Amino acid sequence: MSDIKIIGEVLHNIPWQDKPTGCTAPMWRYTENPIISRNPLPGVARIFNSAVMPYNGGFIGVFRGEQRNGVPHIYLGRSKDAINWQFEPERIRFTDKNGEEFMPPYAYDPRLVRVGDTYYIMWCQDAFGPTIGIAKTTDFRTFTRLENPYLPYNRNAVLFPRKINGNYVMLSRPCDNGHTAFGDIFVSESPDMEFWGRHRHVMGSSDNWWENLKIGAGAAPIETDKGWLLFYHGVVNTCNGYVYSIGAAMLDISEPSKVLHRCENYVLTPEEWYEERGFVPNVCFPCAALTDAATGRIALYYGCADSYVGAAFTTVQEIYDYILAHDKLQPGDDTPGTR
Ligand code: BMA
Repeated sequence: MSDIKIIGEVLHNIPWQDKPTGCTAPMWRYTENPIISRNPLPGVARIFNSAVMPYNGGFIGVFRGEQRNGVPHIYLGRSKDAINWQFEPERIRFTDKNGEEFMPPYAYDPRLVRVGDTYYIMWCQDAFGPTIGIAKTTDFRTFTRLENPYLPYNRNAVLFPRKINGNYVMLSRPCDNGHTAFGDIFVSESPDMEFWGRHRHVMGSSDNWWENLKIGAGAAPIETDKGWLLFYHGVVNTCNGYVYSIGAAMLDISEPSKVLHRCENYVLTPEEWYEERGFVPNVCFPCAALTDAATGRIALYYGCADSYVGAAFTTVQEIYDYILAHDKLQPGDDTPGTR
């Protein structure tokens, strides 16, 4: 197997546990999962499907908080160790370009990505149907909304952490306004974070049964010297409803609509009580990854059963070797995704 390296920050303080002896899976769970339990702050019943990042020597995160009236909004959290989180009691107040409050009716499944000196939050919200909302901040005190990048209906948007060929680049998953029974990952480009176009198909649901209904991007793609490492979710429909597992693929570094390698097996699937039991059972939903370029360590953050947040570990070498050992591209995966 060839060596692979993360291109990114050295971060020795990300959460980590060594692979347990005898573990044959490519990822292993934090033994103290879930790291965020129910009723984490007054008025919020559940936090899940949330994204974290390094910030000022510690960590910061945007969290999907399901209020007691059932409506989700985004809450800010800070942490020294990315395990124990202190949440702001009030949801994030988004403003428009003029500084006037501009709140989405609801907001869920946030991702948080830094491009240059600016942090971007992307989420799903209503804009005459579910679609993507996006805001920027440099200080985590003011959050200015940008134009919504896509028409309804769309979910699961996540930016790449740097421009590619001079443009901002974002993955997303067109959908319908319900519990969508289809869905492929697309990539779009923008010169200015306002006008989005050059849409390309990246990858779709497949003949692997764990992801044969729909897929959606998860954590922001991780840059490596072998391409972008993408953790995504894949869904199968069963007689008892949808089951969400986590998959992994490698995308071309300068043309990410081309899939280089795609793992035919899931890399994590609901097995533990906090993944199998909850508000929506059988959901592992990745939204962020912390990485250390020095050691290749990866800590993946994922929502569990729409009720909790969990962490799971791997190394870039371990997951890459596993992807290559189970590499199975679907028809069209390795093309530019145009028609
Ligand atoms: C999807 C999204 C996620 C959720 C998942 C399982 O459609 O709404 O937020 O985790 O369903 O309920």
